Amino acid sequence: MRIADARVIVTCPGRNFVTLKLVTDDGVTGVGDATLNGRELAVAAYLTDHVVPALIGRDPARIEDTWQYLYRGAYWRRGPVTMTAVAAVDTALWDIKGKVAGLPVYQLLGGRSREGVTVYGHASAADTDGVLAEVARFTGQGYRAVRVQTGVPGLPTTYGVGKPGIVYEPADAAIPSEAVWDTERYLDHVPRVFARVRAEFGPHLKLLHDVHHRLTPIEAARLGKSLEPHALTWLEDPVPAELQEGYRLIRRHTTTPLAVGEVFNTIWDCELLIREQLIDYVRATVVHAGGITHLRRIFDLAALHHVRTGSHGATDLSPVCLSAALHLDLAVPNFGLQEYMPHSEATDAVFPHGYRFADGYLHPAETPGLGVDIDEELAARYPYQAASLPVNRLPDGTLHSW
Ligand code: GCO
Ligand code: MG
Repeated sequence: MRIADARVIVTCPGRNFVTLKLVTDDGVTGVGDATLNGRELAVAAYLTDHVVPALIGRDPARIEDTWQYLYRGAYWRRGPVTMTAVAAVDTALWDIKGKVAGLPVYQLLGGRSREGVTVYGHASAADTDGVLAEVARFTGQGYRAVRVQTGVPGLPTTYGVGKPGIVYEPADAAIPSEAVWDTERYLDHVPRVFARVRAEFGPHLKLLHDVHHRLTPIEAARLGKSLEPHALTWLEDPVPAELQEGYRLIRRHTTTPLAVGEVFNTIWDCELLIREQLIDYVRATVVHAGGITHLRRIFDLAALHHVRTGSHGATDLSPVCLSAALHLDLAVPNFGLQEYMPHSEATDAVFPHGYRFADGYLHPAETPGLGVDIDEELAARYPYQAASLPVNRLPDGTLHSW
């Protein structure tokens, strides 16, 4: 069997997605997500110009060899654009392998280690009263874990707080929109929110919070300490992780568990974090960390060091990525939680899929392969629209992490 065709499909059913579809000479197809929010066309060009020509004629069964060929063969290792492109090919090849074997991909990864994939939902609102109502909405739907984000008094906008009633989408303008950030106001506000959420929902609901890379290590240590009475399941991305050693300082001061890694591309981005047990959950995901093959390697390293998985799953990762993530989540021994934000109806229609939510769990499709596809005719009706993630500034105008 040979790869006979490879199509790079860019579509915008409400937001931009890039998908790679491989077709074998026997007519078997496989799909891989290649979406890098705000930089979609860079990955599309990388695939179209540099990867697709080398894929035609290759044996689709050779997943590991193809991964090494694209990673080592490029000479220029790592980086989000490269690793997203590699991920798309790898994911599509696993899809093909599953279809050829007649098995869902999780069976090829060792089979089921649990009955379902526990997901967390996203409660957000401008203020604490609003977010309490949102948390109740999620628990009412059966969610066992909820991420809580609110506006900060005195700041016009805050990360993670969507417009009510529509799918959360921060990439809202062709040229980045600008937000203002104030660390002191934030550090004062967040523990008050969690005190009320914990008091209202009791000790058993898993609560999470995303700091979105906005603090220094000592500020993060202070926040972690002030949240200890409210027993969070995780505090996410408290500090940018380019300096992995920075997490030693946070760890020295707080028992609040830490989740890091949605922007990681390779095992090298988290090797020290994992080896020194500086984090509790690794948030790397299929589409941005080199596909199922490489993410499995990260998760296996994590398993050796008591670190669990907590893959990124925002709406800018397509249903193709989510499908792939669920197969891995179901199979690995050290699964923790999976992020889940339902996609818009238009996105779900472009990407027909068989995964389903029930009782706080997601369940991957039982059909051979990943159980997801792209409707190319429908996709063609939604042309690309330029959209960038926002930037953030301190009150004095200094550019800060968004
Ligand atoms: C999350 C993330 C997202 C990212 C987004 C960037 O935890 O879900 O932080 O909200 O900001 O995916 O593209
Ligand atoms: Mg996050």
